[in-house]
Amino acid sequence: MQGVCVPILCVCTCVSVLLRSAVSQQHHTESDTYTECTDGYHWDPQTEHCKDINECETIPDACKGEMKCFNHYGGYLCLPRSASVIPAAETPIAPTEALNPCPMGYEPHRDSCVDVDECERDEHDCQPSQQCINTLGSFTCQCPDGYRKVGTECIDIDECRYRYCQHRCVNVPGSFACQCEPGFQLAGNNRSCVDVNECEMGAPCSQRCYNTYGTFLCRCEQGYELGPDGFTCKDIDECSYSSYQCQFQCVNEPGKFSCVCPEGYQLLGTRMCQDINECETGEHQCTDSQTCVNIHGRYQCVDNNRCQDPHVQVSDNLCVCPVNKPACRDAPFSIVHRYMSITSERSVPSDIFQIQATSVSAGAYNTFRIRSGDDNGDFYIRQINNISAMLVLARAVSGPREYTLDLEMVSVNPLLSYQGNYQTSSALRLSIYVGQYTF
Ligand SMILES: [Ca+2]
Ligand SMILES: [Ca+2]
Ligand SMILES: [Ca+2]
Ligand SMILES: [Ca+2]
Repeated sequence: MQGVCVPILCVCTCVSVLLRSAVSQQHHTESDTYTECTDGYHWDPQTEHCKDINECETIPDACKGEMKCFNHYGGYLCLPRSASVIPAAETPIAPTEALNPCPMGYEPHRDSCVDVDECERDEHDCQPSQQCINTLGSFTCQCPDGYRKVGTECIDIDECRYRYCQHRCVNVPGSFACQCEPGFQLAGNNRSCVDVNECEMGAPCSQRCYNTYGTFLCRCEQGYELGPDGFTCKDIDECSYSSYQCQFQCVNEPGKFSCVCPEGYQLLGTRMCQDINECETGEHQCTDSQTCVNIHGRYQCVDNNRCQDPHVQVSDNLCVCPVNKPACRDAPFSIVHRYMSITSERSVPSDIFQIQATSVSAGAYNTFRIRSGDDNGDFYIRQINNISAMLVLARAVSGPREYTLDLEMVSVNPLLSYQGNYQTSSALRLSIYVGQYTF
């Protein structure tokens, strides 16, 4: 066993070259007639052994550049000049253990030394919290991203202390996360917060949605109001606001309201009711022998011939009591029929009908009175002058109801007194229809 030591500059990278392991190999066949040596050896017939070849002497420029050639059994090595080859320790070394002539952290591979990946082979001393990073000839222990080294341990960096986030920061081991206040979402940089357009993301507004910075607003169409939840639009019941919304009846509808009128009326504008003049529209069902009289809320068909005995008809509207009939002595000489319609609950006193004498004899004095039909005293007559008077409604009356008043004009003519009939009477039979409503 031969040991070669080159005790020059034994530095920390000095290599133990275990020469013992590089033994020659002899192959002896059974017949022992043939012997061969492995690469790096040649057969020495004198000793009858395979003998090492000193390539450093036999191969010119075996090592190039600054490398120095070291012969050893079975081959040779090119090592840095700083390297030293020291003999094996005295302790017995297992013949199978590999000889490593490379610097620490390297191992031989073919004709050169290659780096050992201590991290892969788990031959490092990094802490469990550390990451092993292989380097050429060595390795380092580093902390993972998001950690910093304190002593030998890796401690999580609290990034939240550095105000990375616009709104909220949540520190987690090895990292951090930014969070946004409600109504905001993380921007692409994962740090800023931008407004969420809730209106484009299915905001629960039942009608209109308006996006605002950090939130959104629900609004309602006209005729609706926002409910207490701030999202739902409820129909406004306009009819409940006021009883004056409509003259007759208010009908609430989604988003609006409408007014309706009773039968016999039509809507005038949006809220007023107007009587339908059935006599003009042709809706009436009066016969040819009848006259249509329009009244509030309906119409009336009256016979053209309204004269009652002892009166006889002399023209369309005029009934006369012939003087030769005994029954006519106390009856008005003439009766004229008139019709009118008034609404319920008129304010009183109210002038409702003016009586005008159509033919007056010269020198006559005329007086007017209600001859019949006003049993409750709902009317009175106010005389205007000698030939006209006003019928006044004295009490508020409610319809539907009907009055038939005989308004009498009594004429006294002193100039005709010699004839014995100086007092004459004519009547106006006024039918007053009081409608059901105040319109
Ligand atoms: Ca962290
Ligand atoms: Ca918003
Ligand atoms: Ca409504
Ligand atoms: Ca009518």
